[in-house]
Amino acid sequence: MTRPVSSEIHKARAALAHAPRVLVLTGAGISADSGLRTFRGKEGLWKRYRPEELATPEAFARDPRLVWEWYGWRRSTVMEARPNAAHLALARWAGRRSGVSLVTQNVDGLHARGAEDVGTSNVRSIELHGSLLRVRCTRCPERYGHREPVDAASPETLPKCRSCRGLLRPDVVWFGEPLPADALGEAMDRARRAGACLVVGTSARVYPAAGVAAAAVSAGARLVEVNTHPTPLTPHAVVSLRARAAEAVPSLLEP
Ligand code: BJW
Ligand code: ZN
Repeated sequence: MTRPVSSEIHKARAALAHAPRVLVLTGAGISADSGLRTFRGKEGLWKRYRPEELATPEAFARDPRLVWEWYGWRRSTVMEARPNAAHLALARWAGRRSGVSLVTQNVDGLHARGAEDVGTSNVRSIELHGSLLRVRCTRCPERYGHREPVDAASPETLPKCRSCRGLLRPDVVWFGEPLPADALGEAMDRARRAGACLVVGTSARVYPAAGVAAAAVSAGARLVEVNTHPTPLTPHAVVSLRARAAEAVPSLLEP
């Protein structure tokens, strides 16, 4: 991969600096530099596991033990990972200037941990696909933080709801499920009012999340993309930096 030339960085910085409001949309690629696997592509999670076997409500109904086993492993890798230079630069930038809305498809919590690390924990990210570190009940409306290891040895040892003893599931959005309406509504609203949109590390193939960036572009936002590979959004970008997030994002956002 070639290093982005400074004229591209300069153009991207100008697009972001001149916009009063910027919508940032991130995906699994931003956390790849923290050692977490992306979903698609050569090293992606879906190369080893079929999504319909693990990331659907039908899969969980069929074999909750198998699905919990996979999520237990994912949770442990996320808890061992650290926010990288891209998470930290975004958190500092959002704390330093006004008008930044950070929207993520990631369920790893690394934006929040990055904000804590740089002391800008007042900067909240809008999580479109939930969180690996929360659970919700399959029987009642309970949902809460849950980081303890899950014993997926048998259906009996799977985690149960503290209110109704119903089976708990990861609080993430699976295929065919609606996104949290408040998070999606807020993200779309911010997108339509943004003068620039920075998209980092997403294949932009999963909807309605990819539609957030598309909505910003349709409303006139100037699009800056950071991705190691082209995506369906690339033709709409004023600058598309073909680079790793942990390298390109700090050079875009740090003074
Ligand atoms: C780097 C890098 C580095 C690497 N630096 N870059 C319209 C058309 C067709 C289908 C649909 C449609 N609308 C809806 C659908 C169906 C479906 C969908 O979108 N399917 C498509 C795949 C075709 N959508 C849904 O089902 C959604 N729900 C829905 O629509 O509900 C409707 C409804 C309404 C009312 C009632 C009922 C239903 C839900 C989607 C949920 C997605 N969930 C997942 C799993 C979350 C839990 C978990 O983690 O296990 O979310 S799937 C997975 O994909 C995960 C991600 O958030 C999401 C996006 O992936 P992302 O982040 O883009 O990762 P990758 O791997 O795809 O890409 C990584 C990128 O990084 C690549 O481009 C690399 O090049 C790059 N990269 N290293 C920079 N170092
Ligand atoms: Zn319950």
